[in-house]
Amino acid sequence: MTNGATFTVATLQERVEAIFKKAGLNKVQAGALARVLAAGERDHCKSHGVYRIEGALRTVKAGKVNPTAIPELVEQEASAIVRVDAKSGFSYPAFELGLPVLAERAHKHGLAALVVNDCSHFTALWPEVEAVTAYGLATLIMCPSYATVAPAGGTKPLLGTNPYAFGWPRENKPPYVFDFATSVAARGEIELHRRAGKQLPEGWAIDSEGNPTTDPETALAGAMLPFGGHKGSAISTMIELLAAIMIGDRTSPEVLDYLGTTTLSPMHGELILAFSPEAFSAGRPGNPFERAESFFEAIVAQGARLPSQRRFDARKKSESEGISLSAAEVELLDRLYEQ
Ligand code: NDP
Ligand code: PYC
Repeated sequence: MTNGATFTVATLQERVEAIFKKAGLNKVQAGALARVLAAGERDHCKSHGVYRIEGALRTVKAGKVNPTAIPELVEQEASAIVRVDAKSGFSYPAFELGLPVLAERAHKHGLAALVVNDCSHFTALWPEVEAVTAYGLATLIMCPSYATVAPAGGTKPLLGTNPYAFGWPRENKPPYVFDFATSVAARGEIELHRRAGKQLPEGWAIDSEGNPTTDPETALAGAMLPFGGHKGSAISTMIELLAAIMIGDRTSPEVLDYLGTTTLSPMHGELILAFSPEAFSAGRPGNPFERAESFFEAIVAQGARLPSQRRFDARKKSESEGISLSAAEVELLDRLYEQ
């Protein structure tokens, strides 16, 4: 029986990159995936950490992602719309390629969009949010997924878990970031409950007849529910419109048709919007960054916490004490390297 182990961010990243390279991914794909998954473990975001490696490798084996893709910038000279063709590779390498151009255009025009097409997407959005805010820009990021969520009032999967994330840059502080699934919980959470043999909280899912269920297996075969009833359902629909239909890429039902399963990483597009707070507030009273700080102070003064604070605390701890993986997680890494 393997024991649990503690990794530094760098050693975990190396370990994950080695697994992906051994499975045939090129440096661009393997390196980017290792960065984003090690960051997930560092920030204790278990639903988008090392447990996701297996699904990514399954997707490679099924031929539903190009492991040696080199994403390409589809240059539209000086346009506020920057487009990257992921060439059927994973999303994060395509994002990394487009980011500096997005930032340059957002500072130039006041706002810009990065459209990523044809990417296999299984990661959390906050690493991308933080990367955009590092350029002093506010950002909104969204993408579809595959049809696993019933619209409010409906009974059958149609929407994806469609993540939606926002970031605001802060001087000498981590940015303000929220990042959530538009379903009550990410599908990764349901899968983690199933693996742990735990029941789901009530209100997360329905069975295939539309009845409430707390059994993860039944939930995976039925449908998840949108957060906030009709409100989450409408936001999720907006994501299908903006980050699938508008950018000429697959909607969540089309992704499911293409893959034929929810056990592989979904192939679709992604929309990243970037805003320059200075440009939007030009000529108006007050400094937007100072005003934002007063607003955050007012939130915290009530005893509330800012979103991502748990993550930033976890990050600090990981950076000083290392990232602890359980025996099962270390066995998973060993097995995936050996296979
Ligand atoms: P959570 O519900 O865990 O968290 C949502 C956000 O709310 C986080 O920013 C979190 O910050 C914040 N938050 C949680 N509790 C509080 C609180 N009490 N006060 C203030 N803020 C709070 O996220 P989900 O389970 O919905 O999503 C998890 C991840 O799954 C996301 O990163 C998302 O991108 C990813 N995902 C990816 C998909 C894909 O297709 N690629 C699909 C769906 C989800 P903190 O982390 O600090 O707790
Ligand atoms: O956790 O819902 C999820 C998810 C779907 C695709 C990637 N993550």
